[in-house]
Amino acid sequence: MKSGFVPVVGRPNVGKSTLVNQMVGSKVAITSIRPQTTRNAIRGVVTGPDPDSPDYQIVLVDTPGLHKPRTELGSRLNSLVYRTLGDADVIVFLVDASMPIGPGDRLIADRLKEAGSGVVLVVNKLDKAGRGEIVQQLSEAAQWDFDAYVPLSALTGDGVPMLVDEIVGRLPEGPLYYPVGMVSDQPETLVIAEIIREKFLDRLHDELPHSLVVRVEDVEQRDDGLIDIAADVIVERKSQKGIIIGKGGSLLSIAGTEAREDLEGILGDRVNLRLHVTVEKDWQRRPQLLDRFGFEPS
Ligand SMILES: Nc1nc2c(ncn2[C@@H]2O[C@H](COP(=O)(O)OP(=O)(O)OP(=O)(O)O)[C@@H](O)[C@H]2O)c(=O)[nH]1
Ligand SMILES: [Mg+2]
Repeated sequence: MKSGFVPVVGRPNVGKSTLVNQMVGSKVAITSIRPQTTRNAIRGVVTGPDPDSPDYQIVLVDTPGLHKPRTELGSRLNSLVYRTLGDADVIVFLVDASMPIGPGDRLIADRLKEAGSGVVLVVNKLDKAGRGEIVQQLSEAAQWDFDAYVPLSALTGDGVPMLVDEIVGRLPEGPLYYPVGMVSDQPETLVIAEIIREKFLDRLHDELPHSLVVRVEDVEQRDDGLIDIAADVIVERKSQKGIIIGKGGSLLSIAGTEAREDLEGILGDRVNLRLHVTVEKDWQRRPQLLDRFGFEPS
């Protein structure tokens, strides 16, 4: 069979996580309208075309958006992305059709040329861009001389089968890396933390989405089946704590309820979610805290 590792890379907010979820057919990565949502290399497995006797397995690796780092966290995330390229069989590089190709995209394109793997360029958000914009993007991207060009919409799924064909055609012969039916290998505590973080992101502005990190402290199932989850919602400054809690606790309560409902769907049992908001001053810049939060050094 054909199989291999396929990092999905690009600037923040171009739709990498949305594409991975669309290809896998279930939500393995959180998404948001805010840039720099993804902070881990998240594997999403696509086994097909017929799961009973598969011909291919694509191990997608969703990655953080590559950007000009302003904090130690940013540097660590960028180097995490570049590390994933080392194991790549094929690389998927996304640009956003609704925005002009910029210096950030060109910098990534240059780095990918050095990576030495096949690159499929995806022009995403087809549903949101005019025909003229798409033609412009494709002709500009064609100068990079990558191996294939696929316009698609990660949101609607339009054009995604063509991307699957382009990837599979470039995969080497290889083993089934994951059992059929397994879509991701993230630890449960990480999945829970990400769902909780997602519920805050779209509701926060300015620097706050970046200042937020969620740590699951305890997961325990009681005899009656109820799953008790305790998590810390951590921000960088005292003033941010008030915003996270919201007027009369409203934001914390809305986000908590939404997270609980999602988690009950994922875990298949009733959930009691206890969120505790704390401050770890400037954690994005402090190597020791980043180590503790699981962000590997550059
Ligand atoms: N209209 C439209 N919106 C899209 C499409 N793909 C993604 N989006 C939206 O773009 C925003 C960013 O999507 P993400 O998938 O979180 O982007 P990302 O590249 O993973 O972002 P980072 O993790 O921050 O690097 C979300 O609001 C998505 O709903 C698309 O094909 N069409
Ligand atoms: Mg993402």
